[in-house]
Amino acid sequence: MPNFKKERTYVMVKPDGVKKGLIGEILHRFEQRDLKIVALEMFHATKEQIDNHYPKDEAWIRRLGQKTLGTYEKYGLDAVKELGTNDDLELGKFVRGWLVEYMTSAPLVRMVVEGVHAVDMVRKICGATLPYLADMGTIRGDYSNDSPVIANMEKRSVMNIMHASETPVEAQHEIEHWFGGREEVIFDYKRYGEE
Ligand code: IDP
Ligand code: MG
Repeated sequence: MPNFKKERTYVMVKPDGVKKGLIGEILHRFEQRDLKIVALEMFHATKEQIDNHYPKDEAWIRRLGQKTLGTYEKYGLDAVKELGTNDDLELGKFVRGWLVEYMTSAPLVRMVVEGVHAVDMVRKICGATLPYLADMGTIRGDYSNDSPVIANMEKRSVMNIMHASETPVEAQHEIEHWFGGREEVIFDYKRYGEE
């Protein structure tokens, strides 16, 4: 049976989070909610690393494209006029490409966060994908007002301060991708009060 007290998730502070000076704030919010930082590192990602971080399967890329199309429809914008296509796969590929540019534009901070329901808890602290819709009190809701309408118009990724795995399976893949073969930089220790 998995050890539910030690669920792990993967987090990255994205370029805008680093540049806004939010590394400490993000760590603080995890720590105050009893989550444990078990690995922590600043680095500059390569395009290849980011390309391999985001899923490559067609379904994921289409989902990204559909979200983008949804935004265009909601605000009465014409995807064909703006981006030359309304095909969800093509749009998903555009957004994926913008993500690679964005994530390699400045240093990132990568970490592994551990604790009870770490995956869901960290997503909750992080907030919804689109900052203008993210709840107040979440990182994305408190520190960004970016919108996909603006991002798509400017042909760039939505800047939403941090990445966090969405499911335990995604977390496992991402920890393997970013820390695989370097298990010595993931630490096991007890916080005060922990049995
Ligand atoms: P998540 O980061 O909340 O898990 P995903 O759907 O996995 O969100 O999307 C990955 C990243 O793609 C988002 O964090 C955001 O930076 C970017 N993104 C998502 N939708 C759009 C969009 O419509 N336009 C531009 N970038 C987007
Ligand atoms: Mg995601």
